[in-house]
Amino acid sequence: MGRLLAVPLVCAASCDAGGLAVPVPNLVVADEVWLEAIFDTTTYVEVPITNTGSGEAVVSVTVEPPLILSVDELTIAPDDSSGVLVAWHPSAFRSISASVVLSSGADRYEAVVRASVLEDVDGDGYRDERAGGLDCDDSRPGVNPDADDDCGDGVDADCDGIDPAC
Ligand SMILES: [Ca+2]
Ligand SMILES: [Ca+2]
Ligand SMILES: [Ca+2]
Repeated sequence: MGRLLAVPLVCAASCDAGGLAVPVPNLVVADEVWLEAIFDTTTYVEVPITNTGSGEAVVSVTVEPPLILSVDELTIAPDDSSGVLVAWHPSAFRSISASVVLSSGADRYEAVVRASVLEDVDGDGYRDERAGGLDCDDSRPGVNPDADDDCGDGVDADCDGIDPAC
């Protein structure tokens, strides 16, 4: 699925007028990449690309919104690997899938980025309240409905809405 057009293998397309082989790039691109993003934070994932051909590949890149690109063109030497960084800045708890399209000469390749937002970033077992969970501060594992709330420290550690007076 990642490869939309085949590289011609016939000599007519890969040999010069004298019949000598012309270096031809050949890209292998990941079909699918998963991105787990943090809410309201720019999170990156790399789409790996390998050039298995004999020639240098100049690759142009476009992405569907809401993904953001780090570069829109890169060059990959023969027998070398590189990657395109794509970023997402989620402002809501939702999942998306969006395409990254790479072009090299007449060839087109497509990778699908499937992205979701982490709902328990601090790993304390409680989902962020903005995702419908009970964790009032999903950046601090010591703050959740099961935590002990010390009095007077200015932190509502058990998420009941109050920091008790001592
Ligand atoms: Ca949590
Ligand atoms: Ca407290
Ligand atoms: Ca409290």
